[in-house]
Amino acid sequence: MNEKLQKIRDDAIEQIKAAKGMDSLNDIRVKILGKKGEITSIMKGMKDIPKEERPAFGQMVNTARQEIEAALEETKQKIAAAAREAQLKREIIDVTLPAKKPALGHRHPNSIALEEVERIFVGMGYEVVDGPEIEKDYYNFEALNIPANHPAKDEQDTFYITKDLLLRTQTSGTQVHVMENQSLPIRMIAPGRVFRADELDATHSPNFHQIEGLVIDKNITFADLKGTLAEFARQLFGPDTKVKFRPHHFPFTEPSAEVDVTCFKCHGKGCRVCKGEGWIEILGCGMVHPHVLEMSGIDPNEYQGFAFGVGLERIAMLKYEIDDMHNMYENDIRFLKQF
Ligand code: 2NM
Repeated sequence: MNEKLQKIRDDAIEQIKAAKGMDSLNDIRVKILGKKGEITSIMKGMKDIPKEERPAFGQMVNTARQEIEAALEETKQKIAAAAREAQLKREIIDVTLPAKKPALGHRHPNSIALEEVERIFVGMGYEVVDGPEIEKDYYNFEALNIPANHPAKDEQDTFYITKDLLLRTQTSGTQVHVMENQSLPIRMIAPGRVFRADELDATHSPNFHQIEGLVIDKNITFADLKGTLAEFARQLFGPDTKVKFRPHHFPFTEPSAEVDVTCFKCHGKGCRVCKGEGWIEILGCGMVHPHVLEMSGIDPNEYQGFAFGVGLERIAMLKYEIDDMHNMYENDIRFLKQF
């Protein structure tokens, strides 16, 4: 009996040590220590040995069981360690490989052009001011000398929210807020999104961007306006650029003008960009109407001012030779990456 036990133990330990994986190790455990296992059946044979030998025999079986259990545990640890080792080898990372670069977007031509315009005016001492896109009728029209029933109000096919509230058709409302609230003198530009109920075509959009400028101080004349806008045109389109002021009409300025610049592409000869004209219209401007100053609490006998308005898309499309406005709003990365 003693020998049989020893053989069971030795065979078991030998099998355990040879086990290759957790599954086969478990099979061995069941075969030896399980309910129908070899050690269990030896315990069942206890009744066949003399009573006085039973405690010593029980002791031997227990010792053999403990030795087998210890061998099982040891092999289990070895298999687990080997599995961990293999996993680490499989998941090895080569830190010397080049990193994956995240795909970057691209600045919109409007943003590039706006930064350029802002740089020019900030360089001349102007402040950049934001204003609300939802505006009171008073700030969008009334305070700019466009009273109810004024034909200029019909020209701008406005999106109304209520009778007195609308999506701004121009950023001039922002200038009115500054005239009402801030101390003089004023040197500012107001860039921003504006809205008009136009169909989107090659040159129009129901929402586009404007940059309006305003200067108010003592002794401001049309000469200041001309000098400022000529310098702006030279910085934006090149040092040889010439400007031409054509008389025009705006309700909020008197006198008013539209400004053309010599074509930066053909320098006046006539080409595709200037449509053969040699000149390109870029903005509207004028001396702020005395009534506009008065309505915002500024004495026109003491202060004068000039103002101007530029379409941002128009500038960007000219500068980057984009001929269809649809491109400006589709956010196609293949388009955007060209600028
Ligand atoms: C333009 C053309 C001419 C303009 C006028 C004002 C204000 F607030 F001073 F009255 N802001 N902007 C102005 C003048 C805008 O856009 C074509």
